Order: sequence, then structure tokens, then C-alpha cells
Amino acid sequence: MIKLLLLPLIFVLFVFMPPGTEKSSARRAAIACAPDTYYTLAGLPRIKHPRLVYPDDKSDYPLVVANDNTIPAGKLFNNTLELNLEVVWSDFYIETNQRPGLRVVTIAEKGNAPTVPAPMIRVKTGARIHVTLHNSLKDSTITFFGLQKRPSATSDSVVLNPGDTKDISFDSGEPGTYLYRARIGRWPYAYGNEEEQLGGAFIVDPKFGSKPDRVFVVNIFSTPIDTSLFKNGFLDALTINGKSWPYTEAFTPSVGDTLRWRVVNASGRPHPMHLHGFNYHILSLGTLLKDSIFKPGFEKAVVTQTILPASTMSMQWVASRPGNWLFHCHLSFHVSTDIRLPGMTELDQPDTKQHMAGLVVPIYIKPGPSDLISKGPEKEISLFANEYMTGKYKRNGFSFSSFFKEDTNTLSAPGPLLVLKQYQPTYVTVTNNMSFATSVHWHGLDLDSWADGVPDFSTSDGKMSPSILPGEKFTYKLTLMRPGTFIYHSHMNDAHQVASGLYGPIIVLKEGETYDPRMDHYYVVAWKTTDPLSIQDVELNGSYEQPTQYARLGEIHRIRFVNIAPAGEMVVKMMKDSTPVSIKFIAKDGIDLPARQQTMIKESQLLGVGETADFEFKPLKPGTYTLKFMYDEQFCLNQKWVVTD
Ligand SMILES: [Cu+2]
Repeated sequence: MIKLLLLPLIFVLFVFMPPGTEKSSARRAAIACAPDTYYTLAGLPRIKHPRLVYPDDKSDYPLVVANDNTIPAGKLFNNTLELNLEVVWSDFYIETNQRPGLRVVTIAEKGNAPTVPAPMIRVKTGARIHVTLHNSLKDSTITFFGLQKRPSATSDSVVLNPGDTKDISFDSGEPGTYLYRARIGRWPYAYGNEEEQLGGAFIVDPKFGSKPDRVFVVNIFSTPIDTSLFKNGFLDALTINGKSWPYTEAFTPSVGDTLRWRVVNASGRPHPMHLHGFNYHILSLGTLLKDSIFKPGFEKAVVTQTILPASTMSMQWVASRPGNWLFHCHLSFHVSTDIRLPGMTELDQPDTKQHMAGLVVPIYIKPGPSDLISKGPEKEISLFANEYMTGKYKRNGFSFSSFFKEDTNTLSAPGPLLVLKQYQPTYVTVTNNMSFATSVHWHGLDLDSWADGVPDFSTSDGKMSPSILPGEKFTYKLTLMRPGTFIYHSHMNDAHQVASGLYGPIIVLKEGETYDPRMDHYYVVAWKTTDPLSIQDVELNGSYEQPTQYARLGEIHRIRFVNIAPAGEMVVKMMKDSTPVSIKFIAKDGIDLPARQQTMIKESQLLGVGETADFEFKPLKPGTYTLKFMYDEQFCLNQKWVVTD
């Protein structure tokens, strides 16, 4: 029985977590600080493991080159792309070539160095593609996926036995953002194990070409290692275009630049991709073999979009304000320093405070004018960050009062709701009453970079968001450009600090609007630990069971959903008995959907970490309803609604 109950969770964990990272996070009682001992590469203590390589060791394998996806692979002859790809063993340095790396299987264009991501295939629609594939591995079969015409409902694969060479030809098919990938072994589907770095972009441009863009490919490698050798328990490489933060490519647009990005998730895990400080429009969402390009006017504006395994997104945004910003995966375990390879932290300079790693891209927008509007009287808010014990859990949480009492609910997660007004200049002073440093990010808000809360990084107007040390405080200025549902949360060692309770909801009201908690409801999903063992470890508004909600026939209730758990995607739906009831999807990430994008839905899209979504519920029949927040059919949180006339 226990096993049956756990099965859905095990499934959920497998799908959304890199193995090992959640456990290693849980073992860390406090934030991951750099150790007191620092090494040079020559003096670094070494672990002997067939997959771990050190740059000063002798190696017979070629060095992987990080592929920034600016140059398509192959050569075009008479509208046919001639491509020669080879699967090889290689040495892959995901931070710098002076730090530990991994021995992994990768793809090279014949005659060139292997690359991660795999060489980009990019042609115009109507082109033919002729690929020669070679498997140089002596003992492993390789299966290629995605080398076929688009769109397609069925996935073709090409299997190469050790030493095999094969030739295939196919038409490009329809324009779009796709991917191809290979796996070690003989497999019926495109992803599963994470023993390789074998995914690449596959772009088909329209006949007259695409506007200038950049292509990002996410790859994941993860293999277990004995915890007696390395306490994190896994050797991981989570990379964007072949590099891991802080060594990912930096972007330096000017104010006013329009950026078009294609994001290809070649990994087997979902990534909620979050842009700081700005919203972006989703131009398309695709898979290995099919792309959906949205018509003008139907391109949703968001700050976070979950890209599912072996899926793609293209996006566009305007760099409308100067400063330092991030585009990153919001899944805490994909940006945690726990995913760094052994020795990386020890090689950091003593004055660097790494609190992120993995899937993070920095954006440095050059000095220029700002698009922000602030007007009306100033508002000041005090927030205190506290630590306390509840049962066996060490918890943290925000409160309005400095006198936190553990036996009241006032300090527990989520932090207090901040009801703010559009355009009102709002100053929030955060006082750190905890024993470790923190920093607060105002997720989804358009604001000045210096107030964005990425510690020792967010910078503008000569000011910077600091690491707020124990006993210290810092005042952030919030600018509130849009009414909607937002989040505040720690942006320091997220996997630990967010899971321990340092998060809360923000509602921004339109000018002149008032907040009516009887009609306007927020639901914040988070976890009690980084390692939940049952659904009771998932928190909805800080607890598991929710009080019954009451509504009258014909009333319009607003349901605001916030996902700030360390990992996992949920759907929201309303049921009456066992039948789904339509609710209206009205806003995403604090951005009202234009009327033509509002839809009546029986189940929301998957909403991942760092996503918010608003719905309207207008009951038309009396009776008992259930509002459901679901990881899957069994693993879900419910709230009873009683509707009377
Ligand atoms: Cu991710």
C-alpha cells in the first residue's frame, strides 16, 4: 500500500529532478558557502572515477568545444545540406578548461572538434539534408532521433552498431524550432538516461529567412557516484550551449534592442525558463518533430515558461531598461551549487560567493533610459526574514513583525501577502534575522536592476542588490507597472532557502481597485523540505488541508495560483463531483491576457516553478466543488468549495 501511494511521487520526482540533487540539498543544513580551503588546480585533491577528468591529466580524447549555435553545421550544395556526424568519446569541461570536467560521449562534425550542444542543423524550408552518421564507439550501439522531415507524428530512429556508418537523406519540411539527439544504446524513444551530451538544435528557417536570433540548447548529463567519494552523490553537467554558470555566454544588448531567442530543451527534464525584469512573448512552442508557431496577437506574454523534455520555445523580448539581469531555469535543483563537479567550489577565488550554478545566462544591458513609471505617494513596508524550528524541520519565513512567535502562523510560509498598487513607488526594507545571508527577488515585476535581488549581481544607477548578512537590512524599491499576481522569494541558494519558506505572494491592484479577500483568493504551492516523501510535504498556503471556501451562485471569484516549489509542474482544475467545470484563464505571470487569448478551460496548462496564473470561477449550479492543484491524479492538493444560491 505504501509503495502504491509513493509510486506517483516517485514518478513525479523522476520526471522533474536530476537524480541526487534533492537529497544532497537536504543534507546541507545551511547555505552552501565556499569552503575555507582554496586550491589551485595542481594542488586540488582528486577523485579517481572513470568519468571525472582533470585538465592536467594526460588524455587521448578530443576536447569538447562549447557550441554557441551561431554557425550551422555542414555545407550546402544545390539546396542539399551535406553533413558528416560522428559519435565520439571526449573530454568536456563545463566551467573552464582549467577546472575538473567529464568524459562523455558527444557528436563531432567529421574533421572538427566535438561540440556540446551537438552541431546545429539549420536550413531553409525546401532544402534536402544528407547526413552521414558514424559511431566510433567500440562497445555501444547509438540511436539517433529527429533526423527526419517535419512535421511528423511518428518518430523515426537510426540505429548504429559499434563502428557502423550509415547514410540518410530527408527533406527539411516546415519552418520551426526542433531538435535532434542521440542516445547510447538501442532505444524506442528520444530521451531517458542522462549518460550523454548528444542533443543539438534543428532549425528550419522560412523561405526568405528568419530575423536575427540566437539559439540556446540545454543538455543534462548525470551519473551516480559513491557518496564516500563525493557527498553530492552525482556527477552532473547541466549546460546551456555547453557551459554552466558562471561560465555561460553573457549577452550585452543596448536599451531598445529586440532579442529573439530559440530555446531547445534537448534534456529529459522540464525547465521553467524565467526572465528577470522583463516579460517575453512566446512565438512558438514545439517538440522534436512538430512546432506550433502562434499567430500575431496570440503570442502570450510571460516571465516564465516551462519547456518540457525534448521540446522547444522561441521567444522575443525588448531590453527596455539598463542593468544586469538573468535568464535561467527556475527549477531550484538546476541552478543549485550542489550540481557542480567535485573540486569546483574549492577552486573558486576566496572573494567569490557562488550561490548559483548550471542553467543561468547573464544579460548586461548597456546604460540607457528606463521604461519605468512611478507616481503617487510613497509606500514603505518592513519585512523580516526569520528562522525557527517546527517539529523536526528547520524553517525560515518572512513576517511583517520583528517579533516572530513560532506558535502563531504569522511567521510561517508563505510570507505575508503584499497587496500593492500599480505605479505606487514602494520601498520594502528586508531585515535579516537569520544566521545566514539572504537576498530577495521580486519575481515578475518590472523594476530597476539594483532592486532585482540577485545578490552582488543586480546593478544599476550605481547601486547593487547585496547579500544581506545576518543582522543587516536592505531597502528595495519596487516599481509596479502591471496589476496581477507576483512572487517574492529568496534568490540565494534557492534550493535551500525557498524550500525552507522564504517566499510569499504579491498582488498588485490597478489604480482605484480594492482587494476583497472574499472574492479574490491566492494559492501558493511550495514544499516543506527539498526532499518531500509524501503529498503532505507539499504546502498549499503553508499547510496541507485547506479550509472550505464558500461562494454564491453567479459570483465571479478570482483564483490566483503561484508555483514556488523547488521543482514540479502542476495543473489547476475545478471539479463538481467527478466532472470538470470550466474556469476562465485570465492572466499569466502578472500579465492580463488580452480578450482574444482568454479561454474557458477544464484543466490549465502545466504550470512550473516560477509561474503564476489567474483564473475566474463563476459557479452556475449550487453544490460542492473541488479546486484541485495536481502533480498527477493521485498526487494533488484539494480545496472544497460550497456554492449556495
Ligand atoms: Cu531546469
